[in-house]
Amino acid sequence: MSSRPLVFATRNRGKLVELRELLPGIEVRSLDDIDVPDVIEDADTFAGNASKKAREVSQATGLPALADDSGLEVDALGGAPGVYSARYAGAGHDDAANNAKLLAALAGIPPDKRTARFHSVLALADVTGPLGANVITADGTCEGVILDAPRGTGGFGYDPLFFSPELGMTFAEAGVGPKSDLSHRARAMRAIKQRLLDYLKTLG
Ligand code: ITT
Repeated sequence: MSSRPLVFATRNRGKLVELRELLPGIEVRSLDDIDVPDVIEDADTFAGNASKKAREVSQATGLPALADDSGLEVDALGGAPGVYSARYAGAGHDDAANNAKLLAALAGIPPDKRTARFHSVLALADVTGPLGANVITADGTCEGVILDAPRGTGGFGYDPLFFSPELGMTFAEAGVGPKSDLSHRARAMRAIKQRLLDYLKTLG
């Protein structure tokens, strides 16, 4: 076992499952058994929050850390909930309340005006390692349409309301495997993966 394995800097179970699926064969630790302080996500961009999460978790653990900051941008709502997606309906991570608030905000809006995208920024930090103060980041987006009622039981967050034209179903109907082919997180992982693997290789 490597003395400096990668740690996934997330407390979101759904993200953790997807990140593991997107990075097979790599020794990874989760925050399940590591005690780190909560990160205050006070930046106003996905990149800012992802970098902050990666840096603080890397600093607290002494390990290279990969963080995801992500959210849903709904065109009819001017890009909301955006970076506030996790707490759209208030503090805490109540997916049902967030989805109910989104449905209410879009009530009466016709299907062709319900376009949206998921956006993810992945950030790799290794504060006490060779990266020092530098952070490696990558973006991914995935286009879709917000339905007027939930469909499917898989996934997490807004997945039951997010219809992917590419898949012909919601992310919650698709589940982790098909979602991981084309999701925002999958695209961000594709964009960062080679740099991430090259970096981990230099650590031995
Ligand atoms: P960590 O910060 O611990 O990673 P979090 O859930 O607080 O967990 P974010 O601040 O990045 O993470 O908020 C992301 C929110 O955006 C998430 O809680 C969902 O509501 C939504 N979201 C992001 N990606 C999603 C996806 O793939 N499917 C459904 N909803 C998603």
